[in-house]
Amino acid sequence: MLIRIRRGWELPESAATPEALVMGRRAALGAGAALAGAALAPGGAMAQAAAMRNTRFQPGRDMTPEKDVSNYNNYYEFGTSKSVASAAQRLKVSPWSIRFDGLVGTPREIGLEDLLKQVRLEERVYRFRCVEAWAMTVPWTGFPMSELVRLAGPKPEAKYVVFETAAQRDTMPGLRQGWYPWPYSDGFTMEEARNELAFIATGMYGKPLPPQNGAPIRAITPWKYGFKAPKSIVRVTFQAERPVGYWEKLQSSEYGFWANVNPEVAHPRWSQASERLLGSNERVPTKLFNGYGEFVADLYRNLQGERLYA
Ligand SMILES: Nc1nc2c(c(=O)[nH]1)N[C@H]1C(S)=C(S)[C@@H](COP(=O)(O)O)O[C@H]1N2
Ligand SMILES: [Mo]
Repeated sequence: MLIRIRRGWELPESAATPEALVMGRRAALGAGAALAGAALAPGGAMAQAAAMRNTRFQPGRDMTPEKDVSNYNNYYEFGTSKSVASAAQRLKVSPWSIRFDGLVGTPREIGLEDLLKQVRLEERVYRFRCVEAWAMTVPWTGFPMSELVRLAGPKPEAKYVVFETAAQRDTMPGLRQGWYPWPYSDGFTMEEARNELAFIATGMYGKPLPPQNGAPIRAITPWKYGFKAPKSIVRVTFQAERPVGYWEKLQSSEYGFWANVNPEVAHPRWSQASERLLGSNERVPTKLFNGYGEFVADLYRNLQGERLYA
């Protein structure tokens, strides 16, 4: 017998875009139309604001106020505190290009505007869980990671994809802390990268990503801890060997490759059973795969011997 599990996208339409947000977006669109040049570019404010929400993914939580998402950040290149928003304004985001290399048909560099002409932007509201046990719910604008993989054109031998992020000596004071393994990078299996939940964000709250949240382009894999969400991507490399990411290089006893969210597997220094919601400071129980098991649990069925949850 075939048992059909009801997925998030089969929820009733009543859960769709709230009117206020639609109105806000129209207003933003109007404002955008008044601007010339840059605002009309695919990665600009217009494009972010015009993206339609994909209602398949229901967060089941209130969205976090934008000011909390943009003022409490992890971006070590700008410092180790959570207050890096003002320092991050120095990030140079234009021009921006991304290099596709490793096991690809043709290694190449692609300008961000050029890349964004080849994808369709959509909005997804995802829960996000940092390994430090804080969480947020964010409307990201972007496109499926599988589309980025398709554009890069990996060879069949590629088993992993690695995202390397910007290392701007002149704008990032954190790079002077020589003991950190710069540049920040992290990766996924090809199956994970092609999973429908894996997302590449270029905006949030209907606007281009602010620098502190990873402008102009970052990864979002909501079933994993937040450190698997590399910001300000400059290079996408395909390879046969499992990559060792920034956090695993820094402290492999605490951070590994898979880093899937699991409330039952404690961090060596704290419990992962619950999380603090940015904004309200409410504590709520953490869910296995951050509540996204229906989409991703199958990826890990045959990996019982692996350290899947840290
Ligand atoms: N380049 C880069 N990407 C990064 C980080 C970083 O320090 N540098 N921190 C990671 C961690 S630990 C988290 S929790 C998220 C935080 O994203 P946010 O600041 O948008 O909430 O970014 C991830 N991506
Ligand atoms: Mo994090």
